[in-house]
Amino acid sequence: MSYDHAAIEARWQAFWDEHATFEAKVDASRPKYYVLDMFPYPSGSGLHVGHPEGYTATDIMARYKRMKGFNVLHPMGWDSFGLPAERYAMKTGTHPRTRTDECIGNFKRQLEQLGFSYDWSREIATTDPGYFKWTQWIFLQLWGCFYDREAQRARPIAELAIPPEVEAEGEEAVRAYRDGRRLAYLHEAPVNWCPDLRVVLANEEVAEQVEAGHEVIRVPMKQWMLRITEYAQRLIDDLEGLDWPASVLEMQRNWIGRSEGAEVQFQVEGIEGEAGRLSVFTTRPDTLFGATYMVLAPEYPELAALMERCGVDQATVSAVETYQRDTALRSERDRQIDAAEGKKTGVFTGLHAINPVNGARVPIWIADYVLMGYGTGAIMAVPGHDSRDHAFATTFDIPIVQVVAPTDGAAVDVQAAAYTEAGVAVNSGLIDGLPTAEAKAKITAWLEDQGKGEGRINYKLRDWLFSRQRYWGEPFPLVHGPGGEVRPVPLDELPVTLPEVEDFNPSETGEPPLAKALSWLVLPDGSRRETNTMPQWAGSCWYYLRFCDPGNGAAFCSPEAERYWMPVDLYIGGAEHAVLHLLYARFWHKVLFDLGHVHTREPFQKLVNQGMILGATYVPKQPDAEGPKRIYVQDEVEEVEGEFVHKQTGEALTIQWDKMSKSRGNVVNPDDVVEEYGADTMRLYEMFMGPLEASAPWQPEGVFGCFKFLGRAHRLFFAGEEGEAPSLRELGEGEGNEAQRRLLHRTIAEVSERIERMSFNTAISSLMVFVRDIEKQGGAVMGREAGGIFAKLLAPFAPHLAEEFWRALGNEGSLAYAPWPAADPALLVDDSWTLVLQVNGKKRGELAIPASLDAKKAREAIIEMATKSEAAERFVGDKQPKRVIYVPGRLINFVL
Ligand code: ANZ
Repeated sequence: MSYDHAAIEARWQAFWDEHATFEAKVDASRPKYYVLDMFPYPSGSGLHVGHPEGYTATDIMARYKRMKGFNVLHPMGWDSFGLPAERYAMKTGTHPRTRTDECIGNFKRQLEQLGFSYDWSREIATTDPGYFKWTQWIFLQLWGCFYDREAQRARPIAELAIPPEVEAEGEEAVRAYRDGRRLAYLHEAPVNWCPDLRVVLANEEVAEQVEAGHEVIRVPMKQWMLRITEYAQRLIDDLEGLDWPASVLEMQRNWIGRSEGAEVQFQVEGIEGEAGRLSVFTTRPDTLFGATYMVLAPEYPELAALMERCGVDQATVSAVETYQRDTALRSERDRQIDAAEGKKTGVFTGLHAINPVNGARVPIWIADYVLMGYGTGAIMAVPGHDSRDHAFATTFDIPIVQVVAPTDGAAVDVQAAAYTEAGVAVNSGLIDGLPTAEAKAKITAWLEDQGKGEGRINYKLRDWLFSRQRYWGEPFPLVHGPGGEVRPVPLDELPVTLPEVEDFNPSETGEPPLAKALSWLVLPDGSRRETNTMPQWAGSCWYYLRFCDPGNGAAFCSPEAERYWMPVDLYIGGAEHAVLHLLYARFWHKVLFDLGHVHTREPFQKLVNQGMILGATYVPKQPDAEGPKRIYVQDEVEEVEGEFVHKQTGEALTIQWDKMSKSRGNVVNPDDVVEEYGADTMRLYEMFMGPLEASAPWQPEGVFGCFKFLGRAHRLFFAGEEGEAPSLRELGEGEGNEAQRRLLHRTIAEVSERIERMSFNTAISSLMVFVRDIEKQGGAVMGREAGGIFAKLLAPFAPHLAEEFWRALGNEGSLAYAPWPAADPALLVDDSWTLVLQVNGKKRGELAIPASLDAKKAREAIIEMATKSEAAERFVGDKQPKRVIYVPGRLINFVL
């Protein structure tokens, strides 16, 4: 065939480039559409076929919306700070910037050859000083404000009211007071230190590194934190109204983890007043009468003082201290896993507390299943109704008391297992007999009345640990003065760029690599720059704003551009970002909103997660009894009579589908596909694999099928054999004959409606049906007008070939902005419906029944038509059917 994809694609990519076809400008006279991909980390291994899946989907929407008259913003850039480039630098001495630039170059080349309609004039990289200048500026906004809980928003720190007694203490006290309330604050806390990587990990990063075999321990360190917890409720509330997948909304809510309950005060026996008060957070205040002991987190700050005041004996003190040292070495995550698995360890502190509801004397323990970072770091333990407490009480022989009974009166044995469901309160004094919800409300009211507690809402969300001991990140725009005071770097001195260093390794103690760049580090007045850098999340927290106005040197984005383009109308990316990236970006956005820098509460209106593309590997049909599992890759395997066998040994193999990964050897490189079949085929196949959100296996036959389809489409327009220059066919008149027109308008209607629903695989099916049916209708001669409309419908999916068709029909320029066709409703009314004809249950033919014959009312007429049909004549003939079964509107079956 004469479909020369390489020549066509090169031609149109050059055309788009030369004419800046996809450059977008603010234009208040037209509606805007902002469609965004989650920008990639430009890794050394280049693009794999998973990347273009989402990118093709956004590109279809971008191209479609342009043709629908929208002013489309469709940008691309690079999330280019990151650990791989830094590790590469440690290993090879190559500057991370050099490596990053190489990788960006390669990614860009790969994306460009796929013909995505990005406005490349807006390309940004988070590693560009012109970009991170504004990342630093946003950090200073966070540093420069506090959260006003009453007003429910961030406000400039200058507006923070300073209590007179603080004021009276002088400047230093005022400074400390402010610093303690900023949204960005310094905090000495135990952090997850990974000695192998010499880096501090955020809690949510620990799992990945532990799985990769690295040790992670807890050590105290001074770190920058961001007060995201102040936004917990708004981050939940504003999910309402977003057009996001239900699963992502759910994951966001779970991560924030709102719990409603009460804070209850217990009094340590022997210590009167405030000093002896222990607050616990509980979601089940209705179980207070069943609290038979208390547990404090091992790091509970006042514990040592309490033990001293109560004169706890030395042996107990030593046991407590040993236990504290042991737990300090373990990560929160390990502790949670152990807790979930029912492993219970702990030590009695020698202290007792008084239960506020019944005056009972309960022992106080420390145990690592209680975490310092949640609630108050102290709990009342109710072994009868909490499984963790039950396991603990059983281990240490602590009494278990039932205080909740099933509503239906069934018997439960809380000695054997905790009863954790709701029910009615028993053995519980003033709340006896009340259902759980009412019992909670009543006891909480009672506690409030007595001044012994109050209703309370808690969130799992923690403040965000925002510093890293790395080189390849944004420097903090802050300076530490000689007296320990923190000063922002003035705006006109931003960006603070990275110093040139020889050695990218942190020191053994965790001092970041920047600490070694002395000439950068120490300022003339003796102040020192902050040596941590920001985490990789920072750059991706606001890139969607920079895309609105990427070249602006005077602001992160002009108000005009922000007002026009925001919010992002459609955001597509991987489900792996369902929690953190989206949460962090939403948080920054809300801070910017509070400070008046952006006009929407939320950044991303509609979100779609594309599915995963799975790659093939092969394993022996007869697995080996022992030894490592043998896995073969595509190249080692051939298909013989429908079976997979090993090329050399002929051993029978079965195929297995996994997430593509380099280590598994099941990765498909888009370059190879583009080389062989072209970008249009690649794009089309990725969208034809199945619904966008579903995972699907990469199948080479499918790629070939899409290539053949485009070849057939090409033949509708062009004649010519392989190797010959194609010549435009003699096309028919207008939109063709009546049948062709009906087909065309049905295709317009279907493709439009399916693109709107983002059901791209079914939209492609419509295009395929069109080509097939046009071919069937007499020698593949299509009407000229019909050809133009088909080119438009194809354009979002296979844009290069569509442009080629459009040009061949004599049009000037690009069809990127040609108006999207509208279907004529009169041609959509189908004038017949299809009846399947079966003989003995086997399909023997189809009948077109005129729409004027109603499937139910015209029963007799329809059966008669079927009986006299050609198919019935052939397969039933003279035989008298035993029965005729008619399923209205669907089928007729002659049983012989
Ligand atoms: C008594 C009780 C009785 C509880 C009962 C539960 C069931 P969520 O829902 O996750 O917020 N808790 C409180 N602070 C804790 C901490 N720092 N470390 C470990 N556990 C802590 O869980 C709240 C419940 O978890 C609280 O309610 C408390 O146990 C425990 F039948 O109090 B509960």
